[in-house]
Amino acid sequence: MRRAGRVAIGRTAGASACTLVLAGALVVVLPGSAPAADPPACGGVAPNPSVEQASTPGGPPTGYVFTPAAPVPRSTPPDKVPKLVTDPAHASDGRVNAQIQTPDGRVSSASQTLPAAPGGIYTLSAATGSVGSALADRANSQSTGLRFTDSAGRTLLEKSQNVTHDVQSDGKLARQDLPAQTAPDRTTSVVFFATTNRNWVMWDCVNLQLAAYTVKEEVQNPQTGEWGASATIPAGDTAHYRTTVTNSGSQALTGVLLVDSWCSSLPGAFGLAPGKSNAVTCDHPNLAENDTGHVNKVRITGVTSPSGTLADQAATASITVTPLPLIDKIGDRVWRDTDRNGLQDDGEPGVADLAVTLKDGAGGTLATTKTAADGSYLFDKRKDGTYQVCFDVAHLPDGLTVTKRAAGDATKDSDVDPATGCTSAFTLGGSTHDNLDADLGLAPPPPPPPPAPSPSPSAPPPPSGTPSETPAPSETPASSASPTPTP
Ligand SMILES: [Ca+2]
Ligand SMILES: [Ca+2]
Ligand SMILES: [Ca+2]
Repeated sequence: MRRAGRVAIGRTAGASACTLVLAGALVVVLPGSAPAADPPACGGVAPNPSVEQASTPGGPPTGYVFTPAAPVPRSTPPDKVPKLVTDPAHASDGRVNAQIQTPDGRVSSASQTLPAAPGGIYTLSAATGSVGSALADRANSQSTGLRFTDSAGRTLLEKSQNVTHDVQSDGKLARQDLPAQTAPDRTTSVVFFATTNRNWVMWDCVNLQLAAYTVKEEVQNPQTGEWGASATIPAGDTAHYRTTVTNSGSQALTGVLLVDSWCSSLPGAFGLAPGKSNAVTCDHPNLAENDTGHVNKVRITGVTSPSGTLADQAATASITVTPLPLIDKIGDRVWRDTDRNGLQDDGEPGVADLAVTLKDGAGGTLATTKTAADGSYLFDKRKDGTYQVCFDVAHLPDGLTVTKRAAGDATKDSDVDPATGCTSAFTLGGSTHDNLDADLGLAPPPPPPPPAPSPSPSAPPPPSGTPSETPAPSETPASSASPTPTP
């Protein structure tokens, strides 16, 4: 009820004010012109919402840019010289309201800059008013609203509503609600403005609720640990990503969901209070060399506010993948496992000229070689990865066969599946850059089967015709004996 019936307009209104006091005193009792029942809620993200801050008492409210009508006709009376002031006459919140005066038919306006959030939903209300004489003028044009502009200053969207409330009816400003507006994508500046071509447009209690968020995607530099828009990472390592979603408005957000097909283990939807951020990390392991230049994109979706659902947003971070160092070695020996125990023993010689193939994890051939005279072989200058070594066991010399596998000491045993001629797949990387124990043992044919056991050990096998075993001369005819002479 404060200032009920007091409708003096401005400090320079002079005689007009007296008239208005009388008019207001009459009008205030009329039914049907009650102001908005709710006390205005000033603030949100609007600076100086109650226009209480002013550089000097009665001076223009802080934070507003005034664009006065120009030129001003010589005949302009003092109470219509373009001016932006604060005035106690119709404060709806605090002590003063803002007010623009201007020559009839000449536009003066004021604006204040609001936070710019492309895609954000702006919900504005303000207490506004004018006086009956201005409102009655058909050429009257008084409004408040929002204007969204791009970096070149072009207006992308402007929404306003005419001021309609006559302060002479009740002595007060009346709340007006502007429908929610979504800032166009290229918005770089947002202002609240009040404009008039008649005395006076008045406002107070600007309430701007903003539903908005920002998203930032970063990737970690493995050298420094710092996060940025790009990073250089060695092949085989893991890319660590961080997505930061910030509620940049004044309203609580729910349903914030991150979608990133390159990342595992992202959380479910979450909420964000005004001003709060949530930083979510996720990894992409085992980078390949051809991942270099990958621009990872995270999408934010499902964000809901009291003013409505916000548009999806995306953010990216890129990586450069450095090739793996070519330091890995694979070897190293094919030997004759003379005693067929599956182990390389002293004196067991190498097997030369056997074809050896190096394969990748998918079974593709990477390189071939042959064993040297000592049975050794080597694939060097290899990058980290998964490998398999295969030997040409289909063409083994001398009736050799693949010896038993994994007989014991890995440095000495044979690693080859007799059925395939190949080792199992193995992976080099991390701290392991060689496998020189991929060996193949080749066993000689088994010795001839031992002699069949004799039926009677007491009967040695008959001698096979060695000269020494020729029949004894005892078998010479007895006639050789000297015959007995007959008498
Ligand atoms: Ca105020
Ligand atoms: Ca052996
Ligand atoms: Ca071995």
